Amino acid sequence: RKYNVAILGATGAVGVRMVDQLAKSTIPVKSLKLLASSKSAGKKMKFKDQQVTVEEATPDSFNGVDLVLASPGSSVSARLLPEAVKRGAVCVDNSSNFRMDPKVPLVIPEVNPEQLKNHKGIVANPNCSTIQMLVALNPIREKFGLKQIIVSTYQAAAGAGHAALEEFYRQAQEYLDGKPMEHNILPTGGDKKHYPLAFNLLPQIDVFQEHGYTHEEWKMVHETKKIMLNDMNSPKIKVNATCVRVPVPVAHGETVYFETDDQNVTADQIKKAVDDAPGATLQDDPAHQVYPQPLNAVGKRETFVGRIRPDLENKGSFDMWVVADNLLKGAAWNTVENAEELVKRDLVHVPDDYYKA
Ligand code: 11C
Repeated sequence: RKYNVAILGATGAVGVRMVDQLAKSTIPVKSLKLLASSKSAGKKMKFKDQQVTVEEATPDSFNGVDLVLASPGSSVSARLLPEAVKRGAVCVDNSSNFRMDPKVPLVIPEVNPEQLKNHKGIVANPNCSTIQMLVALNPIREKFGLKQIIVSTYQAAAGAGHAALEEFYRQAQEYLDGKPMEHNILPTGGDKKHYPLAFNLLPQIDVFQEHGYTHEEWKMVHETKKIMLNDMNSPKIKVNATCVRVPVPVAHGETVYFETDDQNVTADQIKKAVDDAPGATLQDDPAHQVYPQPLNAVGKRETFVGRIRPDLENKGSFDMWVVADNLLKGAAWNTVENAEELVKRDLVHVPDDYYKA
């Protein structure tokens, strides 16, 4: 079977990468529609050896489409994806809109692909910082169990969007030129005050919510519980996150402290579990100063893991360092990879009890 595919939000930082990842994927594409807002309609983009003209996305754009890869804003996904499903298209959505909806599977193909069969027309992609953490932790959970995760993130400017990345580059030049740094977007366009990111650290990603945690921190907690336990209220795994924006253009880093169920597990066993895991690449050789770095992860599909070491005062607990391209594994590639899995499992069909808004 060949598929009529549409990419919604095709001109954004993630959308452009979705077009590229689709071209490199195993999905047999019969036709491709590139959809975006009216502002981008008429632009031409390359897919394999074709030039495709971007069209304005409307509900009727999805007539005849089998598979939608989506990365517009949340409100556009909320409005248009149920319209696509109604017209018979299965959607993989990178926005945060449907992630915590119990009718929508939240899937990382290396972690919980079996959830794909439960879709009602929509599959959600987790947040980038959740994805890379769980690609690294899942093989450890499967072999040794997990009681608790404490994560601190070092998140790249690109996670805040293309305009934020441009603002960051301008600030770096302004700083070097001895000029005042303009700051109108970061830490987030959604809050009142703005600060420079260049030569700085911002311990705020997205807006503040209850108990002094940011929305990004809550996403890491709730998404992890939904993916790992398929029950966000389960007390079985404790998760605590601190999310920090760092002056790196692309690729997020994370220090992850975790406690396993097994008091006797060794660092070598943890390393082997990670090394054997799909999607994870072990880069862990302190004697030769080998460890993951954002600069080396850009453009790669894998999640890189290193600095695995035991907490010498708490048996069964470990630290590690995890790096991935937030725009690829954290977004475009995870979306296309989910679509590849849907194709492989023959799940590109909208069921009768399909998702309704
Ligand atoms: C960031 N993780 O780095 C965010 C971007 O829920 O998909 C992705 C937001 C999301 O700012």
